Amino acid sequence: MGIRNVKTNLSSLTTMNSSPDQLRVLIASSHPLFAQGISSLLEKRPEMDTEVVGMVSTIDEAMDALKNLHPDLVIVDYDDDQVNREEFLARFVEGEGRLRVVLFSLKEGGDEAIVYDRRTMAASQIEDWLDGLSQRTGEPEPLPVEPDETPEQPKRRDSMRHLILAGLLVAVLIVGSYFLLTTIELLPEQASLQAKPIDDLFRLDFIAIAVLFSLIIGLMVYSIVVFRRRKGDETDGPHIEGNSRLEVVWTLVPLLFVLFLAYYGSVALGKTTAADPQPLRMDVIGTQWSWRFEYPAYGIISTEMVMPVNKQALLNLSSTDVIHSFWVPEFRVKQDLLPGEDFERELRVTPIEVGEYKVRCAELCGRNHYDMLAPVKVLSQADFDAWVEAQTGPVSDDPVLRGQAVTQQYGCLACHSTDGSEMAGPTWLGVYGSQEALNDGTSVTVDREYIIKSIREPGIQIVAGFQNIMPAGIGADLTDEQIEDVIAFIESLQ
Ligand code: HEC
Ligand SMILES: [Cu+2]
Repeated sequence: MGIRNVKTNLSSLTTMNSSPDQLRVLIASSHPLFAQGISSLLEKRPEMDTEVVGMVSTIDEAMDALKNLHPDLVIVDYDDDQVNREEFLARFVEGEGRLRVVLFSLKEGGDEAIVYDRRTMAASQIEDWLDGLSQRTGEPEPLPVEPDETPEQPKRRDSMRHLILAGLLVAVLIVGSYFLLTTIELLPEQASLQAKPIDDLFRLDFIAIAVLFSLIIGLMVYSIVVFRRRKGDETDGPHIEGNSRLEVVWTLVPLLFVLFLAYYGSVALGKTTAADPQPLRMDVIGTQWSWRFEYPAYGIISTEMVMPVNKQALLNLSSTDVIHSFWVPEFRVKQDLLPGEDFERELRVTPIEVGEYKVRCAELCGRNHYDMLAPVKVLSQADFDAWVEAQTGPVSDDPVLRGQAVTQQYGCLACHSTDGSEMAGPTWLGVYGSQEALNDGTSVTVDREYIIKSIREPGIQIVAGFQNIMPAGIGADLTDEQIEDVIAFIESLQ
């Protein structure tokens, strides 16, 4: 730990050896190649009056060599695991030897070497250290550190400057991206009481998005640009150790934020599900691919969702077939509709703006999912009362008209056309009394019996050329009288 490197080239060693006497070098390495490399590098510079006096690989050998060979400088092979460099430093630099010891890493092929010190020190301290080292050995000159080769460890002043610049960049990005997020109108009109707490959550979300985006992208772009590798720079990056204070901060801050979100989210959930004592009850039935809205208090079945303004509606949601999802973007709240008796779901909506909206299915539910829309009309209480009255007026005594109403209300027309065009199911135009080919090769006359069977048990006889996709639950709520009306309606389509 704490080993910093100072890159140097051999000319440094020249200046190191400015003593008039010959410099006696002892090499500590178990690899003969290392000694060869050092020797040939030294030979290339005759102005350096050096002599390699020996080679050792253990501290004991080194102690012997110290007595017999009297070296001035010990060059320790940094990359040799067999040489215990800590021991060398301890014994020679700080111990009784008081010799000049250099940790050396030879670079392949080049006139270049890396000199290491094992102690932790800032770049600015290195020169002092080198001074001290030369004083110990009586050498007058320190190992020079060339200016363009100062280690990459940034100075405090530099770090501060980077912090401020990067901080400014991030701040600008936060403001910019938050401004963008809030001005491109991601959120439609707020048309329900429940929309407000949800939008508060969204706003918080936008802030979190802006901060995280800017922090990540800003710091990344800053680093890519400012700390890019310059031409010719072959040095390693600085060795960076952990920073406990930073780690505590980046753990605690998100933790607190997430806890706050959990609290804030549950408060919002409480607000969106708050119950009025006397809500308007509605059953919302999703079916492939239409919506049905039933008002048990008035006996109304409608394909439009009509609601009085400023009155909470309590929706009971269910599906006749697959999973659908009730979503009116202006109301914000959203709820899945699940098939099966035991899976009714509740949703509370209090519309606060008179207007027209659209329910859209928010769960992919098959071929015509995209078209599973229904109008939503929020009316004043007076208009709503008038609508109720119109809907509950005297029932027509024409079975064809009644049958037509049933097929509209129950969404049959999402799959069956009355004009001969082909949809997901066979057209009803001219079908009554005709011969219908079935997919088992037989054929059947379309009569009263067959239609009843087709509605009650649609999976039994499948019309040739069509898939068995007619929802089994779609006719489950139809009374026998309603089916008679449907038959009359189909019969009328000739
Ligand atoms: C999701 C699409 C879909 C819906 C909704 C739907 N059907 Fe069908 N229906 C079909 C398909 C597909 C067939 C043909 C395959 C079959 O026989 O099951 C069919 C067949 C029929 C037939 C037999 C027609 C023929 O030409 O032989 C009748 C009658 C019928 N449906 C009535 C209804 C009624 C009434 C409703 C509304 C309560 C309804 N369907 C809703 C898809 C649908
Ligand atoms: Cu759907």
